[in-house]
Amino acid sequence: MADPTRHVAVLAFPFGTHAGPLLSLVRNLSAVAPDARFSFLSTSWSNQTLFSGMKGEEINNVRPFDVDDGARDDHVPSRNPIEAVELFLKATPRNFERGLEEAEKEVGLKIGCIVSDAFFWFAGDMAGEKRIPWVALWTAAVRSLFVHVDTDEIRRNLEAQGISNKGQTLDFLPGFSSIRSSDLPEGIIISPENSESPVDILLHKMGLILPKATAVLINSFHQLDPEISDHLKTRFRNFLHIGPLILTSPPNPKPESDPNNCLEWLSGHDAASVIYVSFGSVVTPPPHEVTALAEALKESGFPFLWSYRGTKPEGILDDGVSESGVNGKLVTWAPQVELLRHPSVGVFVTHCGWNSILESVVGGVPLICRPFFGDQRLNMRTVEAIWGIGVGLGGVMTKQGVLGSLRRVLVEEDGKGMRERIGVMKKLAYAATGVDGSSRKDVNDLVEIITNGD
Ligand code: U2F
Repeated sequence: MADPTRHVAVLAFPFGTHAGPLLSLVRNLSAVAPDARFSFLSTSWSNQTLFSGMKGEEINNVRPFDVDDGARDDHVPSRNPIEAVELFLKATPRNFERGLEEAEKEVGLKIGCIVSDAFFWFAGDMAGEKRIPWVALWTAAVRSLFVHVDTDEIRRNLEAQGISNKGQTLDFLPGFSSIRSSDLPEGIIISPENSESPVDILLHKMGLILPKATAVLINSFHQLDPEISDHLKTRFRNFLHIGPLILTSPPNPKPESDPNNCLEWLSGHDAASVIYVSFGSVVTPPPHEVTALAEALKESGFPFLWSYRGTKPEGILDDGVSESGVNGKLVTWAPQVELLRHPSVGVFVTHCGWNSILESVVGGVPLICRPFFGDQRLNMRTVEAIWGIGVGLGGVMTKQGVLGSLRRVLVEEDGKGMRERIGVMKKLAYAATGVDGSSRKDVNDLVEIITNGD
């Protein structure tokens, strides 16, 4: 390999589905900019997971560097996933500064550009000191980015109106008249009983500092929520829609893509008949909701495929394959992207993580939403009230609630409309990422920034 002419440092947030999309983007960039060298900085656990399925030749100009995760060697992890995030945040930015020094030494070339998860507002300071471009990737939707950028404005308006009414709509923000204050991520509205957590403080700071970035990237396409995208374009120096990354970048290779034979199982079913269930990489619903969902799935009579985390849902399918009168499959991992593109899948029961929503759009599959934290309530509201491509279950899954929603989506006229609307969005996603599509153009602009500066 020839000596690199440009050294790009990539700073990953190693929790949830953040680092995976960032690495997909980097693999895409590394293919079109073979003279650049990419140093991918994440924790050892995250790097092991991400790079394990890749062959040497595929990662020639992308190299992982491990940074401190903030946990002491004798640390016993608790069951609360936020603990690991807070320990990691305490170790920033020092762990990344050390990582950058190590990468410069190893590669033998000064870093010429920093690409980071948007969470890391401090990457702006690092790039500023080095007088190099800072490019930040927001891994969720335009609406959640918007509310973090406009947090102070939202707080001012809600305080002026009295924030006691949680159902209050956010009419004062462009394109938000169907969104309620109760749909906002936790840390936006603060009160004496609800003070800012370390993650809330990080997001607030991020919103204030992102306008200084050379470019802000989003894993979305412009036509999906154009009013909000246009508004954000006025806030940032460059606002580039480079997604859906599952269409613009090659997927990260996995050691074994379908160990549970989900795709083969799906192929035996009628078109749009199967319920797919997954709550992403962080959330495990409380036991009583798991039971309610399990009962509803069994009673619905529809086939279902459930990718579950943690303890296996009890009393649903004892052997995980089938039970008399029930046609279902329980797995600990499914190839979700391919599965949502399979014609047999008719509905996706989801926690509304952004990657899951985008993957459903690309597959043209309507959603049933049970959000838990962060951006997920806002995503649910967007799905339900703005796009009309799914149904919200509100704050809790009950057997009757799930059964009613399944009927709406899979049987009733309402569901047909949802399917048609998400079908239109699917076409727009493919157009945006095809030759001359808007996301392709934005990826080209990004390559220009990364290889030549702004
Ligand atoms: C955090 O989201 P999560 O990681 O919990 O959820 P998603 O954004 O929906 O991503 C889940 C990914 O895991 C994949 C699936 C998605 O790409 O295809 N997956 C799979 O391949 N097989 C399985 O059996 C199960 C899942 C956060 F919690 C959210 O609020 C944010 O919106 C999100 C993005 O910032 O990160």
